[in-house]
Amino acid sequence: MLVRLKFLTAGESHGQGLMGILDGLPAGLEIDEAYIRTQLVRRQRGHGRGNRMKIEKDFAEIWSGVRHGKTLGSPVGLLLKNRDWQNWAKKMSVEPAKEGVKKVTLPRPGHADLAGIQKFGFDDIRNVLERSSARETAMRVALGSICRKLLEETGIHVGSRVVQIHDVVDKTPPAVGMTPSKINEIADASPVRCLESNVSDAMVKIIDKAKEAGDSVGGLFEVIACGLPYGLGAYTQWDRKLHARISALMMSVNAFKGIEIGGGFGSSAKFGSEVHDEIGWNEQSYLRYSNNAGGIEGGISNAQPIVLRMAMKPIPTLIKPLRSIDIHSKKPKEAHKERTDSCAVPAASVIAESMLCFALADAMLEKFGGDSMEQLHAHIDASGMY
Ligand code: EPS
Repeated sequence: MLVRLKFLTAGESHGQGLMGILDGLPAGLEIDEAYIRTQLVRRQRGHGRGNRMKIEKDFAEIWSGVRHGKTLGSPVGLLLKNRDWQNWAKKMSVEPAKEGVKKVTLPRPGHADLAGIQKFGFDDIRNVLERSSARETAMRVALGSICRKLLEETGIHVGSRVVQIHDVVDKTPPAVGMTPSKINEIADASPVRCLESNVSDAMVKIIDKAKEAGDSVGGLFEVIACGLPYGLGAYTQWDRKLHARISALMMSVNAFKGIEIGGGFGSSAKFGSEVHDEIGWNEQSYLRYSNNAGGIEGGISNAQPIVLRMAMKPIPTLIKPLRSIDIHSKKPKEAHKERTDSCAVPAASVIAESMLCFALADAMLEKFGGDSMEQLHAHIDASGMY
């Protein structure tokens, strides 16, 4: 569902590392490894992460497409090495294994394990779990941060905050006019990325409780983008609609099970008069008295903030595993245990920001075009409506 940009990732969770290519960027965008690293650090944090995140110091090296600090218009290639690789070199060797490597034979309910072995005909679940792992989202965040940089240069900022972990809810709406950068500043200072400190403590407790019980918890988070012009996306064809494009990118993250745009599911129990955002004029531009549409009407950005809510399921790898069947013996057994996180909702909110960055950078380039940042800026100056 990307029009101008293309991105691909490759790599296994415990392989040598992750690779990523982002193609279609204009030339002249300033980017460096330190900027990308800032976003990768945000993804690694959050109460409830397991020991792996203490081992990894995710850092994406820029291998191509950038010269003297600026993009060249050619594909940007990134390489993110797994520091844990040395402990997995035998289990994950590219060459045929010299000695026997124990196969994983106990599919975890909720992971891709069972459907994956059935699909490919594997007799070792590791062949599935290594690629279906959410480790891959590290590269999405790295590539997405380049899109974030492009958006920032055009005045668009993306942020997020956690609103619920398990049954603990942060009911505070972000103060009107709070920028995504401010939201991130407060959220990033919380161990669970929520705005309200009392709720933050309760969320930490529920994660600890789940962890003690060998269990995991999911949650909800809000993703916000401000500074958009009118006209990203189009109502003219199904696959050009902005909300469809954003949803496709978001729902490509394994653990994301639901998306709400603006008022979302809550709108269905309200009258139209309560839902739709009335229009005013301030002598210079149109204004809206509310933003229940979440910044998108008819599949087009309407210059209001884009507001999304995402639901994440609890992580399926459990320290106290659920019932399963050994795929070799067909005997009942507990599911496979793998080092895991008890909660990754804070990290997921950062991943969702990155997915939104892909969608919005792509829609900006689709609408305004240009082979260089200079041309993109000139086109925005000439025809951007705010
Ligand atoms: C990881 C995400 C998780 C972990 C992975 C690191 O993804 P999933 O549960 O989908 O496999 O598995 O690795 C570990 C926790 C580990 O101990 O190796 C991530 O976000 O980087």
